[in-house]
Amino acid sequence: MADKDEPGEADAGILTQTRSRTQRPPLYKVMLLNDDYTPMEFVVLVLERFFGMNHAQAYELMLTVHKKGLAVVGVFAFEIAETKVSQVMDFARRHQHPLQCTMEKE
Ligand code: TYC
Repeated sequence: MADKDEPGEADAGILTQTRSRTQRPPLYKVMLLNDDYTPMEFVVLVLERFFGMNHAQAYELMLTVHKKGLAVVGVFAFEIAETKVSQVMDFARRHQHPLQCTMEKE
């Protein structure tokens, strides 16, 4: 395997130790913030609709946000995270709830 770019690979009989230049894309945490006005069932619906959770998972995570003030609801590549935040914010605005969703580099 002459072109295998791994540390410790022998190449044409010469031992080479090259640093890998492949980088993973940065990931972003999407977070939901608690507030006093958004109904619990609305938050559960958001988690089911945009984050693919079942009802039990969504209810449990909603309660975590309610008790702790915020929680990470998913970790995604930049554009996916941005889309999730927009979808949640648009949905909340359309229903006139003050629910806030943000993203942060992991
Ligand atoms: N605290 C809200 C209530 O008591 C429920 C809630 C949970 C709101 C999670 C936002 O991200 C949230 N109705």
